[in-house]
Amino acid sequence: MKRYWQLIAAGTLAVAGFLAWAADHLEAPLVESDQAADIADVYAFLDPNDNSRVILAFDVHGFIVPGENGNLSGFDHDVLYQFNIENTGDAAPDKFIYVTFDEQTSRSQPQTAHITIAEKKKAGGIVFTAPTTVSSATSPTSPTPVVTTDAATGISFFAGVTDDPFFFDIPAFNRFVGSVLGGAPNLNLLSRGRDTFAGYNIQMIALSVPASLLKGSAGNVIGVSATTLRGRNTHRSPEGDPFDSGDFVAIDRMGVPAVNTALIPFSRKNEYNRATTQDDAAGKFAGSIVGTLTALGTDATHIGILANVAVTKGDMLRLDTSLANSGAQGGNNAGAGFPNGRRPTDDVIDTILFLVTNGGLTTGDHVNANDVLFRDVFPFFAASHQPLDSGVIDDNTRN
Ligand SMILES: [Ca+2]
Ligand SMILES: [Ca+2]
Ligand SMILES: [Ca+2]
Ligand SMILES: [Ca+2]
Repeated sequence: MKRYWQLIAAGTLAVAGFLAWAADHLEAPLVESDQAADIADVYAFLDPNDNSRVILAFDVHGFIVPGENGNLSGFDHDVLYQFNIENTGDAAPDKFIYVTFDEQTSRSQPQTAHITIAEKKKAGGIVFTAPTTVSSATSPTSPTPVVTTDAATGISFFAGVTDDPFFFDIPAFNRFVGSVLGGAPNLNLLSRGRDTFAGYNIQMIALSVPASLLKGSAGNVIGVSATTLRGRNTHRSPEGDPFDSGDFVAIDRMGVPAVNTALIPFSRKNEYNRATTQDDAAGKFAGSIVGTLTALGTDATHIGILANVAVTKGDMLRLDTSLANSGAQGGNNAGAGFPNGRRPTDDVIDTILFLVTNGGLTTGDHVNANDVLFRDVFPFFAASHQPLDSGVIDDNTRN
């Protein structure tokens, strides 16, 4: 009974923070109107087939319906898609992987991606190009992923539309919070088990990188986050085409799931996206995060655990590359997943709910896995959902 009341106490206080929970889909006002640059999730895990390689991935532009796989397949040629790699043990990234795309000229032809890996403040670096995987909004079969491997570095690259790998029941949680607000807490409302993201696609960028190219003086542990950037100045050509110029400014950033979504107050969400992991470590948002967690009923011990994951050394996933990852669908062995990096199969929401509620909420949101199986080989993320043939009654959506 005591535990129940502890949980209800946490739930009562959860209202302010959780009403718009997702991983990072649509988390801030400005990215809602800039979907091309709206990061949804970031992943960092060892290839279970070859633990000497790190899979780095992030996705943008959530909630693509299969019938628009073609029209919503283009990666924005004005966006700089950036992986930040930290390898000295502080909050300052030391290495960057930049991905840009040439303009999409046809729905039936790939875009050309340009991939650069560069040390901090050093120009140049390794550059190779690779085609995107062309999406189809007509075929009932998802296209085979086009994977390009750079011979010089061993880096493999994929970009295209995949199933959205995030899984969570947003309405159930909000209904539960509502029941708490109404004075009649009802845990059964969390038992729908309907994955809000099921049946929808997303634009994925994934790389398989030899760990040796990422590691530094911190040894086996690397930090990983993602940033999308645009040129500071937006223009219109004489014909009316938009284009950007000037130095790059951050549009969105993400490391640990749900930090900006759940823990940063609405009034600071845009500011958070533009800030850096060094800002995090310097305490720029610490007061706001602790304030939200305190209001959620999170105790000092669990605030400390969460701060260690997302604040002390910046909002980055931390992956220990010496921890073996094995199993199907990108790996699923115990003890090797989130908050050690993040694998597609990791139920990150349940982990965060457990920590935020001081270990009170152990059953999560009852969405325990993605709606479709992940691949067992790179890029690991599942095939895109496709328009179905007649007679198929389940399109997976669970609204
Ligand atoms: Ca986002
Ligand atoms: Ca560093
Ligand atoms: Ca999915
Ligand atoms: Ca879950």
